[in-house]
Parts: sequence; structure tokens; C-alpha cells
Amino acid sequence: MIRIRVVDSHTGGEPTRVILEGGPALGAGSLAERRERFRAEHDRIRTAVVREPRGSEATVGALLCEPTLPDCVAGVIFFDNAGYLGMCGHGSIGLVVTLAHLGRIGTGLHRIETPVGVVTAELHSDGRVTIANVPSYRLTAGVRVEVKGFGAVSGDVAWGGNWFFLIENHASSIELANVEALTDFTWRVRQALSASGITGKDGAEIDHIEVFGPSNRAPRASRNFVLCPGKAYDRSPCGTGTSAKLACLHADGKLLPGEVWHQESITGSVFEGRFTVDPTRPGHVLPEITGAAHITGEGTLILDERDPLVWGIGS
Ligand code: PYC
Repeated sequence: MIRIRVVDSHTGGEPTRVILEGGPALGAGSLAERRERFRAEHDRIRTAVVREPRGSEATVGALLCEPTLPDCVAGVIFFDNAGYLGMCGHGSIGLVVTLAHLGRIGTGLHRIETPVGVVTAELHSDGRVTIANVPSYRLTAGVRVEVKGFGAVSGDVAWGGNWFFLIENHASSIELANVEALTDFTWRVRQALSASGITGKDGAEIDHIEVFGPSNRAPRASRNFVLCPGKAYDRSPCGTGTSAKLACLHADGKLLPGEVWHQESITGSVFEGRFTVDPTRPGHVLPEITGAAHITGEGTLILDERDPLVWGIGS
């Protein structure tokens, strides 16, 4: 019998489940090395924690780890129903609110180590959190891909802590009533990118597809739908997706450093995004994403090997 102590929260509708105790022992090494050990040796803990019947298609897990850097308050490895994430914006906001809920941190600045770099988080006195995300950039603009049933689709490839394909022109409006149609479209786009050999840097798979529509918070705003790697849509505006968007807005000269961008999700939740230009890496921006999370539960997951679905449905 394995007992895993968790705290659940949601950030703009997107759930985060932080593992406090009982997670896999990953030993020492960088967060990237420990993530590989998690993947290679303990993957069934991932599926047991986030897949049904304990989790849902939208649940993102966050394994709390000892950081390697002494000035970091925590290390974290994010994962979902399909695998492991480089960074997770909504999850980082959820993690900070969870640590505050547990009395482990107070308001102010905190550094968190992830497999793709250190992110700084500020917990504000009103409970909102600002994440200073990893350097983000647009790799390629106006990439055309032939999508089965939709014809040629054009989008940008950008990094915001995960790889994104960002599409401005498409047929469906960004409303909850269209989730099925948007999921079908974006899943086909993802398959077409893969079939066409269109990737992020160094052949990395583009596993997040983001489409945009108008928001009534215009002019510096849009509404998005983000397809996550496991085919679930992000209920939040997606922190890494908003970072990728900021990188594209900067590359197109459509948003200036310091200006606020309101990124609204399909559920109506909103992140505020702004950036500074990275002085050390040409074409990169340093995004800041602000949002709120709320605690939804505290508990102990029980993994009983007598349960035929102990490792999660589909595992
Ligand atoms: O907020 O960065 C994010 C995110 C990635 C996947 C789900 N949420």
C-alpha cells in the first residue's frame, strides 16, 4: 500500500496536485536528471496520481523536490496524463499558493527550480502570484502545415517553457460550446506537425497547440484555447502558452516591454502577462505572468495493489 500526501488547487480552472510526501525517491542530481529517473523508473506513480479514477484528464501533478540550489525554496517536476512538462505556469502559481497555504512561505519573492531552469515567483499580499518564467522566444513565424480536413494552416513555433504552435486564423470561436471542435482541430494540427517533421529546437516535439480569438478586453488582449500533450484543453490561459504568445507579440512589434497583455482562457479566467527584453539572448523575452490559484483539497491518495486500476485508467 502506497500513501501519497497531496494538496489540490486550481489556477483559473486548471487543477494542480502537489505531492508533498510518499512520491518516488529520485535521489540526487539536477531536476532534469531526476525527471528522467521519474520517467524511467517510477512512471506508474505519475499515472496513478493524475489519471482517473484519482485524477482527471486536466490534472497536472507537481512533485515537490529538494532543490539543488541553496537559494531556491523548492524544486518541482511537473507531469500530466501523457508525460512530463518542462515548465508549467498555472502549476507554478498553484505550487506557490500551496506552499503559502502550508505556511512554508510568506509574501515576497521566491525562487523555484524546474527541469528547464529557475523561475522566480512573487506572492502578493492579495494572494495573486507573479511568475518570472524562463526566457521565451519565437523560433519560426508563419509556418504552413497541411492539416487533414482543414487544408493549409499557418502558425508560429515558439518556446515558453514548453513548445507551442500558435495559430491566429481558424474557423471556430473560442467558446466552451466549441471545445470538441477545437480539440479535433488542434489535435489534427499536432499530428500534422509531427507527420511533417515540424519541430521545436533540436527536433523537440511541439506538444502544445494554441489558438487565439478576440477578447472583449481588447486592444492588448486575446482569448485562447490550448491543447495540452494528453489531448486535454487547458482550463487556464496557460502560463507557458502566454509566455510563448508574449515572445511572438514582441517579435511582431505588437507589444512593448512593460505593457500588460490580458490572456483570457476559454473558461474566462485571465492571466496578466508582460515582458522585458532579455539583454543576454537576442530575440528572447523574460515573461512575467500573474494569476490566482485557490486550494481545493488536502488528502492522502491510497495506492492499493489489490485495486485493478491502481495505476490509473489506461496504464
Ligand atoms: O500553465 O504553463 C501552463 C500549463 C502547461 C500545461 C498546462 N498548463
